[in-house]
Amino acid sequence: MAYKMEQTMRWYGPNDPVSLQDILQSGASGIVTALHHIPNGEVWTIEEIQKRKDIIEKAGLTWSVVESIPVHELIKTRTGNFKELIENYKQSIRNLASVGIHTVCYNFMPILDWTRTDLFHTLPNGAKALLFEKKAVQAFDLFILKREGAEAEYSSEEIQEIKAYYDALSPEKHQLIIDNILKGLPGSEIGYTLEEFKAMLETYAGIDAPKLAEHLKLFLDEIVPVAEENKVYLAIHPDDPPFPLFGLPRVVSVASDARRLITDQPSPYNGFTFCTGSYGVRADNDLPAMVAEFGDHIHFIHLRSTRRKENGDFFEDNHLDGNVPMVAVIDEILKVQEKRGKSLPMRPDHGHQMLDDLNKKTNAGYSAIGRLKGLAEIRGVEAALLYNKSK
Ligand code: DNO
Repeated sequence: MAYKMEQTMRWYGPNDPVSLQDILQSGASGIVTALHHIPNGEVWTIEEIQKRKDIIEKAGLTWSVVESIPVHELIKTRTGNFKELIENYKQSIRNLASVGIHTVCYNFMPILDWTRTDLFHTLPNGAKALLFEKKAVQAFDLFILKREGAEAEYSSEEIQEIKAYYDALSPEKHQLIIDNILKGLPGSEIGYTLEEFKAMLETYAGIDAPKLAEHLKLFLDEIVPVAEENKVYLAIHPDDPPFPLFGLPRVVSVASDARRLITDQPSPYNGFTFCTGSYGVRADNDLPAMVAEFGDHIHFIHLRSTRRKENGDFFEDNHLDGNVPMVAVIDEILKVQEKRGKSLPMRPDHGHQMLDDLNKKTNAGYSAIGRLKGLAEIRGVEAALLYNKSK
């Protein structure tokens, strides 16, 4: 039997400028959301979960996936009251299951969630895309943050080039880079001042990638049994971008990281959010091969395409363009679904700010029309692939 992917859209809750009815009109049936108003580390109560679920169902939609229950920094560093915070995390999983929500996305990125330096990068056709500019991050690191030890990571030639870039920044661009990196993009939950960020960086002194990977394993050792008991699929989101920033360790960036995670905890409930845009930033990630290898553990899918530039920048391209071989990825997903005998929830991730949305205030990456375009294209690819298979 052929299975179509379950079409979902992210919704940031009642304050999202994109309404549930807008989402319904896109053709999606599932909602991906989180209780963003609950502070990191606190239990999501059954009452709060139920309240949100009722709103979604009243609009004719289903709450398919939680994205995300944030993992508190103290759990990642295993300091302070992290044990209590892990107990809270377990309780949130139980509470979600008790009202029928069985897929939870999360990530294990230190301090910052996803990072971009320009949220309104104008494309030649006038639409706006998310951009990661390597020099902006380096300039922030060396001359704004003035991170200790950072200089040793660059050649003197590079430092000169970065300095020239930094000196040429307008005051507005200078501020924008700081805000984009520290204030947190949609869904990031927490923003920092420069001083706070410096203090947070210190909490990672002595935590290198193997250490952070060990902390992730210890966290999974605790929560996977609870997920299993409650039939909740855990879906870790990859690092975005999938390489270290500001000397912080990364543990979910490449295929070997994914392999390690399921070797450590082979439970089918321990799995992945397969985000093509994040993994796809690295040329050494073979995305269709990863879907084939990790298919049994993929519980949620983000489809978008990034395009790498030679200078190390990347921007978010049209869903079927960029470096992600989208058709091949979808083809592999269809094979996984057939093998597993079920549909997997997928959302078109990000989208250009375009057409009428250019005149609106939108959540960066999450305007309606750009995502609708992505969803429509993905749906078309899927329909064509399924038609070919049926012949
Ligand atoms: C960005 C998103 C991330 C993602 C979290 C998952 O658009 O993909 O904010 O939700 O990293 O925990």
